[in-house]
Amino acid sequence: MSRLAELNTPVFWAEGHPGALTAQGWEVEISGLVDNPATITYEEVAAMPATVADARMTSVSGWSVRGKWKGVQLSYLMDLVKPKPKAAHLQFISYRSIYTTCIPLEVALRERTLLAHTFDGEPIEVEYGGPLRIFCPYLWGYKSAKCLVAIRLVDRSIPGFWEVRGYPDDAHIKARRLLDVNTSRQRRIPGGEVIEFLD
Ligand SMILES: Nc1nc2c(c(=O)[nH]1)N[C@H]1C(S)=C(S)[C@@H](COP(=O)(O)O)O[C@H]1N2
Ligand SMILES: [Mo]
Repeated sequence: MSRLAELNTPVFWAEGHPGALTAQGWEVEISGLVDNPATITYEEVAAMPATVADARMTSVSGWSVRGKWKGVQLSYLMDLVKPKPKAAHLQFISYRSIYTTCIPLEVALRERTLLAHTFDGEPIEVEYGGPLRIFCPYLWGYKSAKCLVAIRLVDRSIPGFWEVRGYPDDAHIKARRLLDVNTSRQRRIPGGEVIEFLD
């Protein structure tokens, strides 16, 4: 069993379960307001310089899980595709294009925003958004799109699956009591704190 499953991390599939997916043949297309559109394979992402963010994914629905999320920084990918001056947001598109969400370019460029493939040393399984998912600890978990197939650079925020259903587009994490999945305890997690929630 994977570490995320061992911790009983909740599993969300607003669009329905995607079924069996494989890392082999997985591609992420990066397009829109960029000078160098690119389609990158799972193998290419896995071979890129990796960053480990020991940080939390925190759901507005009331839980937070911490671990070592590993992947390539979105800032690295942005250096490859070269956003045009008008690019202001990144739209993330999950497998089957039903689940989408959008974050500001400025947040995408922060050091812990990743296209993640590994959690606590194990490949992220499909259940938790593998083979490739967004990990963005700075915003509520609904911005961390699972099973990512495309990133589009756009000039304004495009409301996604949860944003059109009333979740705030800014997804700013607010201080409140949450289930700390790592300890199975309810505790207060400070709002906006993303690097060291614990200790
Ligand atoms: N494709 C897709 N990505 C998604 C979701 C989803 O339903 N579908 N749920 C989001 C929400 S609300 C949260 S809190 C996290 C949960 O990630 P997990 O299911 O791996 O725990 O994924 C986000 N990314
Ligand atoms: Mo969530």
